[in-house]
Amino acid sequence: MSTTARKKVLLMGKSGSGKTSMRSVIFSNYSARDTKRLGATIDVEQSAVRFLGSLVLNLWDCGGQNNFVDNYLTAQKDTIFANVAVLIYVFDITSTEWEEDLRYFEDILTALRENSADAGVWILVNKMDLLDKEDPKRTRYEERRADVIRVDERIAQKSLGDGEDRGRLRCFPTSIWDESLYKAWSSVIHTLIPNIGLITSHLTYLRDVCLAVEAVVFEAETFLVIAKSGSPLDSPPSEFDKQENRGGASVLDPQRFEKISEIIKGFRKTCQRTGEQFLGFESKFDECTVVLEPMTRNTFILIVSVDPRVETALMQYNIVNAQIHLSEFAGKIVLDRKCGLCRNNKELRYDAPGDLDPSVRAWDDPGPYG
Ligand SMILES: Nc1nc2c(ncn2[C@@H]2O[C@H](COP(=O)(O)OP(=O)(O)O)[C@@H](O)[C@H]2O)c(=O)[nH]1
Ligand SMILES: [Mg+2]
Repeated sequence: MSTTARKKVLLMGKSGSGKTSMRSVIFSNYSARDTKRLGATIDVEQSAVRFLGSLVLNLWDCGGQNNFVDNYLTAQKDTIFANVAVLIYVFDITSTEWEEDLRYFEDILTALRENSADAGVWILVNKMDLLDKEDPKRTRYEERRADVIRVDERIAQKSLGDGEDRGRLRCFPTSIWDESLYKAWSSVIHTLIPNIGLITSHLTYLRDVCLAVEAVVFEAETFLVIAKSGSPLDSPPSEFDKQENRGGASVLDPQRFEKISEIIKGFRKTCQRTGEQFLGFESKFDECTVVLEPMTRNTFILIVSVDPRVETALMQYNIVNAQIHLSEFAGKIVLDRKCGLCRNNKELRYDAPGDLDPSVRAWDDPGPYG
């Protein structure tokens, strides 16, 4: 078994902006329609979400009524804002009280920076579905985003001396009615996973061994994307690696991972209704071959090839070998069975300098071979 890493995630924003809805869709299998039944959150609702076996997200869903927020900023300040890994701040794009929303955000971000200077900050501008018809160019979103960034910069100037570092602020337009929600939450989760660089290197190696164009790992419960081969998630085309360029990555749908997440979660619900268990799938189309298989105990891997010579059996064979290798990552310091990547690159071993904290050794509990 791997060591557990706990991360505190604050979910904040004005009442009614959609915080509890998001959490319920991502972690509790609610449909967007189900969220209409949710009641207002009273004070702070804490829940622990186990992710990948070895990572526990302590989600603090903080009710957004003014009197609660005032209390977070005074009596509860130390409890709420200490040891935060990530703040997810949700705005409602349809809010008519933007100035007040911004003031609250500024107070909260100031308290966060005082108590957890290096926490990552994600701004989700939610309910985009309600505005997209009347504002197709998303002008209002861009204005809101610019305002938020100005607040962040103002606080940074006030609270930090020269050269001091702080967590980055990232902004996403979201709606619980489409895949934009998965994109934003995948981005949060991606940064919390121990050894994400190591996983990415191995996925890239596996992709190349399979003559594939892409290898992607999804978390098994939420189907959020954890990591992908090649360039980082969300990279612009200038950062694509050679294999991605050859495979025509620039013409692929940038929303493909989130769409797959939605489709698979929907399909799995159908399987549950009909009493079937979802195990994975394989398909050969005119243009590509696709395999989705369990990888570790809490992940699935998707491999896509456009080379017509590549059979699904080859991909499955390589996945089994990768499982054996990855299962050793969970506990051991020195790996018995090294892949081409580990053999050639000493830096990738867990006993590499900088990886001294035992809680960052693991990224998931091993699969059937561990
Ligand atoms: N149209 C639309 N409605 C949303 C969205 N997100 C949440 N809602 C609705 O907004 C209402 C308030 O959501 P809730 O999650 O309770 O807000 P909270 O107070 O921030 O936790 C619910 O009726 C949700 O169905 C969204 O992206 N689009
Ligand atoms: Mg709520």
